Amino acid sequence: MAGHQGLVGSAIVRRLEAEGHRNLLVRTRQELDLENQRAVDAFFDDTRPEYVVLAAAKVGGIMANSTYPADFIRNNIAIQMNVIEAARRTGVQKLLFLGSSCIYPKYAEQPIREESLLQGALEPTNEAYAVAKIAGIKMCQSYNKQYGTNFVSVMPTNLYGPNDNFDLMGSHVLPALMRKFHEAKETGSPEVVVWGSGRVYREFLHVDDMADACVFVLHHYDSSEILNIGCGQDVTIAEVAQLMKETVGYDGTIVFDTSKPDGSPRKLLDVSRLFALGWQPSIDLRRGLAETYAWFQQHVDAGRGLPVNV
Ligand code: GFB
Repeated sequence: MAGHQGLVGSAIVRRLEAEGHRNLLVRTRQELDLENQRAVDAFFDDTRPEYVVLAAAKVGGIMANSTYPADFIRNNIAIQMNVIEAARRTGVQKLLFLGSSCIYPKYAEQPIREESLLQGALEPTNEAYAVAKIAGIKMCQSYNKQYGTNFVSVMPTNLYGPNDNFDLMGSHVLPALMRKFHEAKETGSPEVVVWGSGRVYREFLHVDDMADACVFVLHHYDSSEILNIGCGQDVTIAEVAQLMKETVGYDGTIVFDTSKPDGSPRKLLDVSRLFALGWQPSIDLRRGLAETYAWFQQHVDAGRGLPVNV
């Protein structure tokens, strides 16, 4: 399990441990630098994993992606190169590679089918990250073709939940808004600033549903064809800001800062392929936000601080 301290990786570990798995191989970033090929090779030689979940990645929201494109492309390509090749070399039975919905063209037909990959230009705010993830998909497909490996790629929609990144400049929209509304409530601030026009659409999936889908895919899906993971419904940023305001219990005003980028106008995934295989999400957005806010408050109250690794 690469990336076990991140949003997705930690959810998959929680899920597998709840199922009784006691043989998970995890390493912190200090113990194993996935950008270091020699270290990755030595780890695979020593431990010989049977299954690999590649959830380690340099990720971030719209601002981090636009500000640090070189980091996003280099870091992710390095991790993918090292882990995918080591998995092939040591005979890993199955590898699950996590992509992202931002790999699809900016103006892809909605909802976005898997076939839209490489059919048009990418959204500029996250092009570098998307190109790295597309390279990962193509590596998995090429390895399957050339070496007969079973390397599967899934494309999650925007995810949220416990262990998210709550740093305001690095995070995605939901953790940022949760923190902004919470702090505004605590300090009695009259308004909360939401970036962009508020009119663009996003689809959100709770990370526990994502973990459930990943375990489902590990059991039931063996194909080089990429597979979308989402809930099939999206909302505007203005709607989700309102929902977050209610979740947190804030009664001030929402202000939109249109000097900040909107990013992609819409990226609703077509999840019919996944649903036809027999998987469905179970946590709706209202409940997911309430549960995540409860987690957030526990962390703030316990003085443990919030994850801010950009
Ligand atoms: O979640 P987010 O950063 O990522 O932004 P993307 C989604 C939308 O929310 C954008 C707006 O239109 C933002 O302008 N937004 C409003 C905010 N207020 C805020 C705020 O306080 N913080 C943030 N971050 N956004 C990312 C990609 O795109 O999505 C990644 O950059 C990745 O590559 C990820 O694919 C899933 O959905 O725009």
